[in-house]
Amino acid sequence: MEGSVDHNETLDSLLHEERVFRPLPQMMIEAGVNPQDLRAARELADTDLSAYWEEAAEELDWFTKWEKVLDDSEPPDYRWFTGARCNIVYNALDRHIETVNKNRLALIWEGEPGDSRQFTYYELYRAVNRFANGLKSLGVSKGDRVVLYMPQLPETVISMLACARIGAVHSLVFSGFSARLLRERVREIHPKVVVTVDGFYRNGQVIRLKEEVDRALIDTPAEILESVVVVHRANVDVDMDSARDYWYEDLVRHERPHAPAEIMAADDPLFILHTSSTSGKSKGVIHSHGGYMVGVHRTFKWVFDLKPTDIFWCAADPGWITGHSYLVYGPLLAGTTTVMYEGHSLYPQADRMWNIISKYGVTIFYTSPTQVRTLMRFGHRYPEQHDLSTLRILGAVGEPFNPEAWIWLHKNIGKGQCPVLDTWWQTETGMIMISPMPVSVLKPGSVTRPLPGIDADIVDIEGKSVPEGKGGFLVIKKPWPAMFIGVLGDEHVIRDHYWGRFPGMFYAGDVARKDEDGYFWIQGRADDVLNISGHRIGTAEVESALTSHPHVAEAVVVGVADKIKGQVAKAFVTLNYDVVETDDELHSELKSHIHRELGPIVIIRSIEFLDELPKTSSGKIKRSALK
Ligand code: 6R9
Repeated sequence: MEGSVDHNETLDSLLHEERVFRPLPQMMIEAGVNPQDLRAARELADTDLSAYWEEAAEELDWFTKWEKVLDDSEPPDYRWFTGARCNIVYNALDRHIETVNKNRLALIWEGEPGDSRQFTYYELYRAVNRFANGLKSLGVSKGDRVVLYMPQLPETVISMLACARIGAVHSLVFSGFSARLLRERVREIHPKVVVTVDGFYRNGQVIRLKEEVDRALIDTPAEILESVVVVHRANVDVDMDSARDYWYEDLVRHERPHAPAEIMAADDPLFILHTSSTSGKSKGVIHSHGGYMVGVHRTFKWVFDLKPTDIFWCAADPGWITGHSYLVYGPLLAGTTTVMYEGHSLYPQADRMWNIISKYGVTIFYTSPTQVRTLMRFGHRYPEQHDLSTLRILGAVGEPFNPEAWIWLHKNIGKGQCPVLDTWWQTETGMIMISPMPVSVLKPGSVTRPLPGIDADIVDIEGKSVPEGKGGFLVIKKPWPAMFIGVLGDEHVIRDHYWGRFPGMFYAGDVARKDEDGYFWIQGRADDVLNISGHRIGTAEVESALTSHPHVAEAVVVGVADKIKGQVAKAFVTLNYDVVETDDELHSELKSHIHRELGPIVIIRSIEFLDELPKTSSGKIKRSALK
């Protein structure tokens, strides 16, 4: 009805990015999935969702096939591949060693001091089997839980796969967390074993992780935890409790390099992983062997247009879902070579990432906007010193990708030749959901369109689709195979929080808008929306506008109460290293820049210049800390 528009129902959009990047002709010729294939896949998925995912599942090996692809008789308890039997590790290792992949590199690892280790598929298979037998000798069996408090090491991958191979459920706890958090997790998860390291290298320091474990486990009874396995990495002195602690090397030394892969139901749990929440309590999300495997395998191969010659580097930590799905499981399922780096991206100087790309001939580099903005602050001098010509595809995930950082990556790292894929997904979704493919037309700052089989939409507060150009809540309207199968503890969370807010739809907790081409633009977390004079505006737009100023490296805005306008914005920014202007000059310059970019609605009350922004351990900006 005219005049009855309630601004609280949708979001306004002020920022308009007009730049468009078309795929190069060569990409159109070489891509495994071309635009016609993509159209056909979308059509199939739209008319028969099960048929689409069944075809994806047929690319993998199963001990027993499914009775039903999708049982949706009791939503939101969707069950994928009911009756099927499989093991994700059988697909990540065993099936490759029957082929020429046997001698292919599965894992290239580089330590922060510059040491390197490499494993062929056969070597990784043997190492995983040995540790699987080692875990069994400690009494670990199907259904038991194992906490991995591990940094970026080959043994982290080996431990994940060894657990999954014998049907144990792994739960990574990020190595940057302290004893207190580990203690919390151990008490929540009740693992039979904790696997850790003596120490590891980070930014030129040795982090003594075993000491944290000892602190975390003080007074922990054997009913909760029986054993601790310690990998040698930094060769620092550690206290070993003879009744509880084992050296990894001692445990595997005499074990046979063969262990059968446990036969798992498709919806048996594979791992528990806590969300990296930017506000509120983190949830322990549970993923399965079967559905997760199908979703991750399909999206990995399609989104990154995988070729047999690729060297894939996902720069995320295995402690987060990106590391699980696209550093470990996706690449190994697909039989490609995955690269892992132990240390800090600026150590010993700001060209470490570019050095690794050139040294190993990385072809696909999957990173995060935060990492790009951090490296961008140092300008184009560092990337210019390295041969980045092997790169063919760039990708990012984790936060809204501000157009300036997107353009910088495209130009300075991709040399204008590599598509930049901004992929939207979550711990809960397990796999990439909304993302371009290498043949897509790209718009910097947009995650483009949902992948085939993903029914994403943007709705208002009543759950109705919003018109083009308007912002609202991002929802998923149909189930997908890699969807989480549960949450630790309170099962009501699933019904109430995720599926209860808009009945029949998965609520992602993000706000977004769709443009005239059906392209999605993520505007930030729903909890962070600004409300200025009745206009609801996503934080990402204001932040993107700020970072479009050539001096600004990173920006975060939060709403602060204002008597007249309801809220005004307060900004925190970090600057590029070559900026010479004073804070006062910049203050007024940035305010007028925002006025030019977004118009008169967004009033920036104040701007604070910081050396660094507060981030979660997975690198996301911690808005709650700044509020
Ligand atoms: C994979 C991962 C999920 C949240 C998600 C959203 C943000 C992820 C994004 C993005 C804008 C993207 N997010 N990808 N925002 N553009 N391409 O990061 O999982 O740690 O669970 O975080 O991250 O807010 O809801 P997780």
